[in-house]
Amino acid sequence: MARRKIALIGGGNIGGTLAHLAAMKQLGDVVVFDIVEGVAKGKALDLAESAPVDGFNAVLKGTKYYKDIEGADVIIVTAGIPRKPGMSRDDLLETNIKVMKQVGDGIRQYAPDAFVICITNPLDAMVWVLQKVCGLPHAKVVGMAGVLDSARFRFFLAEAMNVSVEDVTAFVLGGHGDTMVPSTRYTTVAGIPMPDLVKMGWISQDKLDQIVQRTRDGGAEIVGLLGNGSAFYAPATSAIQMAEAYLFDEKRVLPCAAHLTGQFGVDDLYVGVPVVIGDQGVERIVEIELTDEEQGNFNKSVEAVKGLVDACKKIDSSLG
Ligand code: A3D
Repeated sequence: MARRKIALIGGGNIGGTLAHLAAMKQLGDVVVFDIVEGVAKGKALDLAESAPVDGFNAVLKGTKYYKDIEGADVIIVTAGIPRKPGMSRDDLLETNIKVMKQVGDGIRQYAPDAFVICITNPLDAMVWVLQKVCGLPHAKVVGMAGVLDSARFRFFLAEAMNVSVEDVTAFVLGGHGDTMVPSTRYTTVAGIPMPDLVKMGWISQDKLDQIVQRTRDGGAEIVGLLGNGSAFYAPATSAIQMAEAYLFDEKRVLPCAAHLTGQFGVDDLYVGVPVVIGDQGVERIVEIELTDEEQGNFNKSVEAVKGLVDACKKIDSSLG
C-alpha cells in the first residue's frame, strides 16, 4: 500500500510540531507548506535529518506551492497570524479570512478528498470560512479545540486528585474561548462523575470550580508564560489524535468543532461537540441532553461563535 500523505498548511510552531509527530508516528509522507518557503523547507530538512537517528520512514518536503499537497489524505491547517498589540479582533479576522480563502482554494484544487482539520484562530469561525471556501463535505472539515481543552481539563483534574491522567475523561462543549463549557457532570475518574467525587471528598467544589476556570483560560496561561507565541505541543498532539482517528478508522469519540444542522438547537455553525471520527470523517454527532444551566452556558458560547461568523460575513460579502 502506498504511503499516506499528510499536508500541513502553516509551518510555524504548531506546523513544525505536527510534522515531527506525523513523521515519528509514520502516519505517512509529510508536506510542510508555508508562505515563508525557507521555514517550510528548513523544518522539513531538519526533520528528515533526524530520520536516520529515530528510524522512521517518511519523505518530508517543504514548499510554498499548493500543487505539492496534491492527493493529501489529511490536511492540518495552522496558517495565519496571531493577534498583535494594537490589532482589533476584526483586523485579525480580516487577515485570517484572507488566509483561509487561499488555503481553501488550494485544498479545493489539489486535495478535494482530504480530511481537513483546522486549528487557526478564531477557531470556530475560521473552520466555518475554510469549509465554505474549499467546498468539501462538512463531515470532512473539522476544527480542533475540544481535544486540547479537554486534555487541559484532564491534566488539571488528575494533578488535583493525584490520579493518572489516563483515568480522567473530560467533557468540554461549546466554542473555543472564554465561553467554552466544561461539563463536570460528564467528566469522570474511571467512570465516577465529578459531582460524586466531590461528595467522596476527592476534590472540593471550590477547587473544581477553579479548575473549570483555569481550563477556560488555558490558552492565555501559556501565552502569558511564553511571552511570545502560544501553545503548540498540546495543540499539535490533539490534532494528530484526530488525524489518527480518521486514518485508522478508529471511531473515536472526540470533542471537535463540527458543523451543526439543528443538533443542540444550532444551525449552520461550527461549535465544539462530541463526535465520532472514523474513515468517513465526522460520522456521528453525539447529541446529549443538557441541564438548563448547561444549555444556557452552551447557548452563550454559541452566540459568541455566531457573532464571529456574522463579522466574517460582513467583512467578506462572498461568504454570506
Ligand atoms: P505560528 O508559529 O505563527 O505559525 C503560523 C504560520 O502560518 C507561520 O509560519 C506563517 O508564515 C504561516 N502563514 C501565514 N500566512 C500564511 C498563508 N497565507 N499561507 C500559508 N502559511 C501562512 O503560529 P502557531 O503555529 O503557534 O499557531 C497557528 C494557529 O493556531 C494560530 O492561529 C493560533 O492562534 C492557533 N491556535 C489554535 C489553538 C486551538 O486550540 C484552536 C491552540 C493554539 C494555537
